[in-house]
Amino acid sequence: EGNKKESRGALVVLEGLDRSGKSSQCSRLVSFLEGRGISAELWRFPDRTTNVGQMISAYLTNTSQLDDHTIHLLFSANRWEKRSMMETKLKSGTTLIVDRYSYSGVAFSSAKGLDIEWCKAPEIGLLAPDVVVYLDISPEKAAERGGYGGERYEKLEFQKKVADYYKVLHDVSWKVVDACLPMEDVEKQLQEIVLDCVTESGKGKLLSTLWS
Ligand code: FDM
Ligand code: MG
Repeated sequence: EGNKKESRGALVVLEGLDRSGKSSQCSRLVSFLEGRGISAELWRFPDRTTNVGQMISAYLTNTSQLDDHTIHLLFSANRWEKRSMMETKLKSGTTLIVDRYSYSGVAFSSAKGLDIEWCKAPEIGLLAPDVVVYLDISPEKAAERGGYGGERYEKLEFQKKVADYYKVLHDVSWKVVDACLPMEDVEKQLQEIVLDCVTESGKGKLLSTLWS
């Protein structure tokens, strides 16, 4: 690469229960970064646009039935099929704001009763986020926000189990933001966390892989 010294982008993941506000905050973050002249893209998992993603979507909308292990591996495959593009983007200096990632993968499947270590295994070797922001909301409060669609996991009892597994996955790369604060306050906190993260990544911090 000779004297090419362009700094890399940051890999930022937002996690949280359904209705925690992840998707709106992800879009706002991308606009915010772009407004600051920082190259940024919004990504989401599952990415329903691929063939694998369409199988996942059919499962989530109850159009198809799949064994719990099988759907777990499809979610993981959906991240693997995007891994090289993800690395290319990051290395070219683009920051990725990712709506759900491996933590959703493990939390949702473990909540169904699958062994957590088994669930983590297929994620080994995927790119590790520079930061994971967890939008914290109780399952009850999230349910009160309404707007659960008819998708497979959008049920209070199940979301409670998912919340327990998210707690188990919490590590030093996580920042917890109270998702019940006014939207503007959540937005401000996210902007601060992400700007710091973008700065650190730009300083030559190496990309690493899961689980680290
Ligand atoms: N989900 C999402 C999983 O079960 N495993 C995964 O790996 C991922 C990324 O899919 F209920 C679940 C979480 C959610 C559903 O997600 C669809 P969106 O964000 O609502 O599209
Ligand atoms: Mg959803």
